[in-house]
Amino acid sequence: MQDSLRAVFISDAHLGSAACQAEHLLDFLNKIKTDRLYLVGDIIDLLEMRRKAHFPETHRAILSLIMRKAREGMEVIYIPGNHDDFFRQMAGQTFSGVKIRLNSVHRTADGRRFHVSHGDEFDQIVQLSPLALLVGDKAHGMMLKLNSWLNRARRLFGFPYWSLAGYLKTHLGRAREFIHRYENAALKAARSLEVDGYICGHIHYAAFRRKDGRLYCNDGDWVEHCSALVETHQGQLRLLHWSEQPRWLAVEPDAEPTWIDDPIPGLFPAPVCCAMTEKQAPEAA
Ligand SMILES: [Mn+2]
Repeated sequence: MQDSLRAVFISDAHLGSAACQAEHLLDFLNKIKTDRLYLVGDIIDLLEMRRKAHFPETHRAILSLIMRKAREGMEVIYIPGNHDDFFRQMAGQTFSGVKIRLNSVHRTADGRRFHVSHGDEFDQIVQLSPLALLVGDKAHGMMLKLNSWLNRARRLFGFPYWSLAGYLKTHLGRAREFIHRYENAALKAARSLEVDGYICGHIHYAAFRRKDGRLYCNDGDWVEHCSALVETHQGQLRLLHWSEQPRWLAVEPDAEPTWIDDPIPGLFPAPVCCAMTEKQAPEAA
């Protein structure tokens, strides 16, 4: 019987900025049941808020929902990122049930250890970022605006959410190359930390990659792709997309794909649960 999750990892919600897909995130957090919630950085975009404060009711509702669930017993770990690094000075403290940590080690049900951090620490290693084209600069801001505009139009005509950013990232060679280098940096860090894998966010690109027995997991974001990394009670990691049509994006590579016929009851209506191999996953990510 599997009607809840063991852990959920989300990052890059960028609450406080107009780009945040807050309705989808609020819906997701309302519907899922999980023992543990990791907020893996850039949840609140303090950088953007300094420029232009935008904090509508849905954004407030997300924060109060998380705090309410924390009070009700869900373990919440807030790991700040580069857009909310102000909170890094509060690492070690707990606010109404929300633990603030610089990073964390997550142990899965089957005993594997994953280092969890936002992932901006790899910026220096990866450097010369072709993703600067897409993340964190003016072009990226423009693309997000275009993305929101496009999706408002799509909703008006009854089409589901579609990520322009996701499309561009998989179709631009330089962006792919950057992502590959970023993944390598995280996998290398996992090796030197002697853990089974690395869980991060930051580059707004949900993906799994296994290399030399270690697993890279990126939980994606809630400004472009509306994705989360989840762990089932059996200890299997999966990526999901959540909007009008929730669906599984990928299951960790090398895992037995028994989940195809095993949608989580109540979480997904059965028909939307679709199989996707690691190779196909980036299109949706
Ligand atoms: Mn970031």
